[in-house]
Amino acid sequence: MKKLCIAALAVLALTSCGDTSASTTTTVVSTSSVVENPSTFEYTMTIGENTGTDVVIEVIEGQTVELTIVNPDSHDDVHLHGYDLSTGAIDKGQAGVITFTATKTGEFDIESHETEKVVSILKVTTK
Ligand SMILES: [Cu+2]
Repeated sequence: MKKLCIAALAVLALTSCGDTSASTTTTVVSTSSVVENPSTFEYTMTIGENTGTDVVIEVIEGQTVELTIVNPDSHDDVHLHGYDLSTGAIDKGQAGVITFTATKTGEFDIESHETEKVVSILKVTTK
């Protein structure tokens, strides 16, 4: 009996879906809440803690991005490929900063020139 009721409800649901007046109920809340926010995106990377090739930092084209990099274990020099920007020499435990506007879309390696390893990936997406 229960199965029959569910089947009957399904038929009713299908019927109402076919009704053009029900179109307002199909509105999907958009996932675009991240757009239209041109404010500065600030992110701090501590090498060995929240870094790795599996760490993707996603920003939106046009955003101002401020990346702060700390290497607690060594002096370093961190490079953002694609944008060809660098922190310059950073003393051990000190913060190096790269600030830029994300004008190019795509995925870019952020690399330590001390260890020659990718510390994170910057992903710039369109709005
Ligand atoms: Cu590099």
